[in-house]
Amino acid sequence: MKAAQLSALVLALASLAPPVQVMAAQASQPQAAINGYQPAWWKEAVVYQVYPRSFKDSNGDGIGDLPGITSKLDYLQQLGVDVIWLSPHYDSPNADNGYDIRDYRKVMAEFGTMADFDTMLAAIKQRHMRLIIDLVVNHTSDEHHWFVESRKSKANPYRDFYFWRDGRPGPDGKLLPPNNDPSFFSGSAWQFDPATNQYYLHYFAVKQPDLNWDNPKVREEVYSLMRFWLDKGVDGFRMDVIPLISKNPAFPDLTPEQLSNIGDAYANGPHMHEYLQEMNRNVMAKYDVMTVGEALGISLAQTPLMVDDRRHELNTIFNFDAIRFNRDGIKLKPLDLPGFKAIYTRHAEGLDKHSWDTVFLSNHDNPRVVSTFGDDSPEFRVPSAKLLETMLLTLRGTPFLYQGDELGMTNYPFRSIEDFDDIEVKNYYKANVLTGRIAEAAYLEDMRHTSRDNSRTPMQWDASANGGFTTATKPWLAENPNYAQINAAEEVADPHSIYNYTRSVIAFRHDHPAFIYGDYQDIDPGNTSVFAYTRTLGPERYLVVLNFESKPLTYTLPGGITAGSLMLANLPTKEQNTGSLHLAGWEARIYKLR
Ligand code: TEU
Ligand code: CA
Repeated sequence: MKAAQLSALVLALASLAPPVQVMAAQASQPQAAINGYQPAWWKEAVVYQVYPRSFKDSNGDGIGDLPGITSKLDYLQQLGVDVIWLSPHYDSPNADNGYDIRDYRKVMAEFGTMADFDTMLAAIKQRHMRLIIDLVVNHTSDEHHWFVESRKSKANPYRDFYFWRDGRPGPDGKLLPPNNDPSFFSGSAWQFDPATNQYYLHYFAVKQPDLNWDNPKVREEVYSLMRFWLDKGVDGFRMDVIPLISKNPAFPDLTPEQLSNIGDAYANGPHMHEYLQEMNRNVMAKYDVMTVGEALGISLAQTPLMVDDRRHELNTIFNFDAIRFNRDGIKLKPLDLPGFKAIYTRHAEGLDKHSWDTVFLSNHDNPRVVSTFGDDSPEFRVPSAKLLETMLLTLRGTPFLYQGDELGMTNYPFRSIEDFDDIEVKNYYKANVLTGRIAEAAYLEDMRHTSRDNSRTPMQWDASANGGFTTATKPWLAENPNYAQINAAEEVADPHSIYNYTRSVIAFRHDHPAFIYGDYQDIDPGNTSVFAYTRTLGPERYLVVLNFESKPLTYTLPGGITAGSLMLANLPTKEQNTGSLHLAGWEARIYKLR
């Protein structure tokens, strides 16, 4: 039976029975708590993020697509991941690579058809994995039907789907935006529209107007499109900048302090929690799904208000305290290990058994993890990449891995502004380099370390042209020239590779619930070179030791702790049942504690 027929059959069968998630939602009697936690599949899952434009091109146009993803699902199943998070796959003019949606019920033409989506979803489920998709509803594309209508006239029924305000007279009589809100992508967050002589709000790009969630019609439209995808069998959502959905309709000017951190200023509006609870009642409560909010502007202290399972809002969120820890604006700064480690202790103390956490150090908005938190030099790229995967897979919370990290993919050697695709880089360049505010060389140097495009270079599948990502001569964004050395074919074939090591740590996590529901304890918070912590679930106690230095060191375990039997290590060692560990540069070990 050909694949297409089989998938059609699987889907037909699935459509007969209420979607699995519905049955599960109806059927799911609360399981017995484990260490005070209510067990859930999304707490036990390892999530893998796919950036579809850069994952695999199947039709030679240089752009990744859905059939390309389907063709690599065995690779992901073999890695052992449980859930795939798919960055936006919807119809979009790609002003911000899909995070500007024109039609929520249509697959982006470059990525394929709805049939390709259904085939991919069926193929994911056949491999006992799940799929969560990206819900981008703080804003739409300015080419979305709602906005095309809204901008036509003040009386248009869609006018109130967005935020329209009059400008205010400037000193020289010139019209100024309604207030001083800046956009995340440089410039004002307000765009004047001569059609109706008013400004509309866009926290991100000019082509990403913000939706007015205070309009109940907008919220119902959102809940309806969510049901559309859940009824297809999708297992949940990653929700884009969800804390920004409620605005202060008076739009007062921001204070200087607020201007220094607009994420915090724009988040947590007056009705945010009310709308998330309404969304949960109307949608999530009716399905067995996972929701993770991208929580720009939400502090650790505010996190339980969004994720405490007794509040019925979201299952979990992404806090940005760790992934942006060694950042100073667009500059990368050295990693202060004790400060970095303190984040995880604060999370362990700040999030109780009702507030589940996530663990991540990379995604499509940040540079490559090994280049940012490890050491991507030829000598230490492999051990440091393995150490970081060990950390991500043994800390408390659901781990999110980003495509290519399992290969140790590195940042890209951008040479000039032409090498970049990202609107955030191009807008900043226009606003600050072309105006002479900052020097081009300095900006390019910073972007080589922190630009989002570092993680958007195409996946490196093998050593053939363009890393086997595409048969086209030129991919949409250049392949990292190190693909001949760093690629999946090499990694899968090499038992000692980062890929196979990550696979073994994922399997280890699956087999040891202490690393899921166990308590977390940093045993040496002040140590400036070593990150050492325990995970404890009843009698099961484990120790993780990570040397964040390139130089070898002898580490004496504090408090007379003795490392018991060695469970896993990223470098060859037989050392166990001792309190003194001889660690090589970037060495990572997991011990069972007696
Ligand atoms: O990102 C929001 C976000 O955190 C980043 O845009 C960040 O503010 C920016 O990179 C500053 O450095 C989400 C998506 O993940 C991102 O890809 C989109 O560009 C953005 O929202 C708008 O949808
Ligand atoms: Ca393609």
